[in-house]
Amino acid sequence: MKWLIAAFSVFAMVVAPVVAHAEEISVSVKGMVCSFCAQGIKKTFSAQKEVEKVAVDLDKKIVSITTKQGESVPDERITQAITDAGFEVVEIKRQK
Ligand SMILES: [Cu+2]
Repeated sequence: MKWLIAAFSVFAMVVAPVVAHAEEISVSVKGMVCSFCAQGIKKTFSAQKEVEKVAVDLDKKIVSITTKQGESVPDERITQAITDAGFEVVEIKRQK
């Protein structure tokens, strides 16, 4: 029993923070030109339960999505949302 608690503590301290990490996703979007575009995209992603924060850089045409701890948003869903909003995904980059 003791070793089990010890093993669990080690797991909680060492493994869990690595696994349960928020993800930073940078999406290059084509066709996003004004703050209305930005607002629409922000709204779309904010509504997804895995998403913690959305920021739009209109100069660089990049949507930055920060997920909640241990969550992720698949590429297909990002592409789908951007396409549905009338824009085009150029590139999706992820930082763990
Ligand atoms: Cu616009």
